[in-house]
Amino acid sequence: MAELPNITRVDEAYTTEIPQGLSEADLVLIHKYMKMQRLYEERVIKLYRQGRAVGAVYTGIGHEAIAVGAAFTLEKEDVMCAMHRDLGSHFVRGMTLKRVALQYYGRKEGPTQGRDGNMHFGDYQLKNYGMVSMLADNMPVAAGAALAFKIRKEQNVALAYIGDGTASRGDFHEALNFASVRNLGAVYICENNQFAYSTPLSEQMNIDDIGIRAVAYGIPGVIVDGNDVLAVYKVTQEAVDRARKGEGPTLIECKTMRVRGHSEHDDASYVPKELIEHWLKKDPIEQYEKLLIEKQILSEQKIQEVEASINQEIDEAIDYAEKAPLPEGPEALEGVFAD
Ligand SMILES: Cc1ncc(C[n+]2csc(CCOP(=O)(O)OP(=O)(O)O)c2C)c(N)n1
Repeated sequence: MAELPNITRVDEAYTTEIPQGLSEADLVLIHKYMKMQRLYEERVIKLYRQGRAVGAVYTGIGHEAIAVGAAFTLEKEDVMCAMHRDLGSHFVRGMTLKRVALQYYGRKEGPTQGRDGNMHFGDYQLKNYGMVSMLADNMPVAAGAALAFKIRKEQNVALAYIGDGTASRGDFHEALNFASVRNLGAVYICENNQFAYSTPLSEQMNIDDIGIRAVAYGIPGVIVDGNDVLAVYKVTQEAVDRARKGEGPTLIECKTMRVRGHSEHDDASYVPKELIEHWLKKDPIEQYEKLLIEKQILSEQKIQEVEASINQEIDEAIDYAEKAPLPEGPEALEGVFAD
């Protein structure tokens, strides 16, 4: 297929070359954050089934390469607007398992002080703006943050994650257009997991690649394998560098698959089994571990140690959260209105 002018389609072969700027310690950290997301989410599924975690449980199982690979390119002063499949991105930016557990238990000490019980959270201290439940609205928010950086002459970047269904909303187009016209330092990561709840991509748009929509806004579009963490890192780093230099926004489409239901109440029976099986073979963590073992950066034994240490941290976080107090009723209004 002929390439469109400013669209880059990254070769699908799994990346084996280490992108510039990543040390061995970085590679190990990337693995740890991906594993933290996976192990925490697998645990929370069990807690949900036991009736212990409150609210809906959305996981990003299979999305870890996108969540971690893209967030790993950011500096502390940059802004991140995550979505509901990006738990790992919060870990990259300094969120702790303990605070995440407090959030899932709706506890007063948690990031939303018990106002919500799942991935709808952020942390202003860490410059992770709260997840906006109205999908696509985090895109104009990121554009606004990038506009503020521009006005203040700060070379920071705003990165927002969105889904394929999100790309069907008006705010998606308005934000891309605004960011382009104002030449803002925004990076948009579209996690195309092929389903928006029960709606397959083919029933919501007549194109295969969401990344090509960048053409209409005169900005670069990139299409990359979202299960290849080093590829996601590399293309996001390039977009972040451009944004930091004042060269404007980028739309990056990361192809992946939602290998579970929309959330844990949904058995995804409407998704063809072969499709899930195909993508499970491309598991982002398994592929990355294979590469790290081949490059002698990690060993099977070291991976087991990493898992054991994360699991222990999860045990402690859950234990702490289960014993922590819930908010009192009147506290629900605190921080809702300006004083
Ligand atoms: C504006 C808006 N419409 C509907 C919803 C309800 N909703 C929450 S997640 C979701 C599916 C979103 O699909 P996608 O953007 O592809 O992300 P995914 O969940 O597949 O990762 C929907 C419809 C919402 N949160 N906001």
